[in-house]
Amino acid sequence: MSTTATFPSDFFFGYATASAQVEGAPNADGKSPSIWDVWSHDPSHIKDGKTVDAGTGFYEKWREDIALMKSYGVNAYRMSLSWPRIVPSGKKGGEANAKAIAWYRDVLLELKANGITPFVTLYHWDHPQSLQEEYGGWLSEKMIVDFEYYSRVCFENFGDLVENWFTINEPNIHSMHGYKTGQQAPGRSSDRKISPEGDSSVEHLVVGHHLLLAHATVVKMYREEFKKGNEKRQIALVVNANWGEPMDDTPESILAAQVFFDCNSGWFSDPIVFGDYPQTLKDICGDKLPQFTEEEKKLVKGSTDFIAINHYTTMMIKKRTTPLDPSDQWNSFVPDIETSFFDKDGKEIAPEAGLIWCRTVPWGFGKLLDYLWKRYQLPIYISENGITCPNENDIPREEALHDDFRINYFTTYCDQMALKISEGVPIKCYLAWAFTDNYEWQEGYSARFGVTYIDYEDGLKRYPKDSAWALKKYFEERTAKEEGINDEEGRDRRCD
Ligand code: GBH
Repeated sequence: MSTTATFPSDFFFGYATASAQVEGAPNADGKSPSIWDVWSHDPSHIKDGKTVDAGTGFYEKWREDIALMKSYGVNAYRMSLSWPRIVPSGKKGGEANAKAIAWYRDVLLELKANGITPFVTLYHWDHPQSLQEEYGGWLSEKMIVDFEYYSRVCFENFGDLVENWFTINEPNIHSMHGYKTGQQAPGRSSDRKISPEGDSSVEHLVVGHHLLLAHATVVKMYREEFKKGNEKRQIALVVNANWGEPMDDTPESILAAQVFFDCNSGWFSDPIVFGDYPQTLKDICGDKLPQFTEEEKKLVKGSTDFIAINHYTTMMIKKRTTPLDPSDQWNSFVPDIETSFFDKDGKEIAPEAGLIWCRTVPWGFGKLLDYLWKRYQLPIYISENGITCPNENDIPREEALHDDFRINYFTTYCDQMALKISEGVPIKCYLAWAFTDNYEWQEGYSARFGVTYIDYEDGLKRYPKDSAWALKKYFEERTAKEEGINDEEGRDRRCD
């Protein structure tokens, strides 16, 4: 569906990446190993058997990349900082690595010089391996103290260059895949075929709890010590939020869809806005779900300045009617619901893309935006949104550059966003995933989410895909040029 709604001139449009997925240079300038450096070195963990070592070579190619990004017409870029680069020991009181700090400052200054506003994630899943070995990483509340210290080092060293902070990326996914399914580092699971240790019935809940407390602790520190009354300085948690549409209008399906939201996104979004877990999650998890003390509730409540979501897809949801596969750790979290890309008449809601979990369902994005605004009443920032095209990694480069499938995804999703803005939903930012193809965690380099093709066989050369130019044009045509140009004038201009 197309729309004539216009984005305001201060709307943020750009791309996102994460340190472990792009930087490479795993040992450069005093960096210590992250959990991904270690975990990806076991080829059985990764689809193409490749390690995170190379990334996209961003640690070397950052200047070239920022120039390319600039040519894509962006005014924002989301990146993450590497904890093992900045505080190699990981620990409170540990030495801050001057070389790493200097490198990140160069990157941030280059962005600034190009008129690109940085959105900086403190933690996108790559903590120092030493903390995993010493006390089990996020399984221990010791992690909160060390994360607070590392975050302080970041605020002190980059606070003059960064106004938009994200504490943690997708705590829901990190908990589930790192400590329940075991598909991502640190790879813990009850499934002894893939992990020598772990307890999938409870660890993700403990980890999630510590991630929430760590997030809230850092937000409190930032507001008290670094915000200094500057309204432009903002901080938020990034939550993965897909949309679950009831399969039909029976009360069972409607309830199942609510449970889907509560146990995936609400698990984290509810506490940071309202101060506690959703009741449905409490009912499902019973005493396995840690409880917040009254003091912790106060700490966690209101600990986000806006709702930041990574949104990828929509699924149809109903109450479970088929037996749950006992090895399916992901779905065993909420065993009574079933997800599907087929509607009640057995019709596909969208064709397959490049990975099994993501399809193009723009109307679901619209519904999610309405729901988030109604439920949380906070401005909304899209911190990731993207897709892989069918067979993208199996076709020659020249062909892969013509990514019409991705262009359709981006433009239909952005149309939904524009429509919702015109209806009054305060959406401020759109960061597409991703700037370049990169290390897609357990998929290795085999899943290509970028608007820039990376030739992994030839010196990590960059080639813009058609989608980079399509999205540039899309936002150019729909974004007001400066303060004061209203919708009407914008519309006139477009008719020329
Ligand atoms: C984001 O996670 C990440 O923030 C980003 O780093 C990543 O590269 C990007 O998305 C693209 O994936 O069907 O059991 O395999 C998205 C996380 C990925 C979580 C797919 C759920 C499917 C579960 N989602 N995953 S399963």
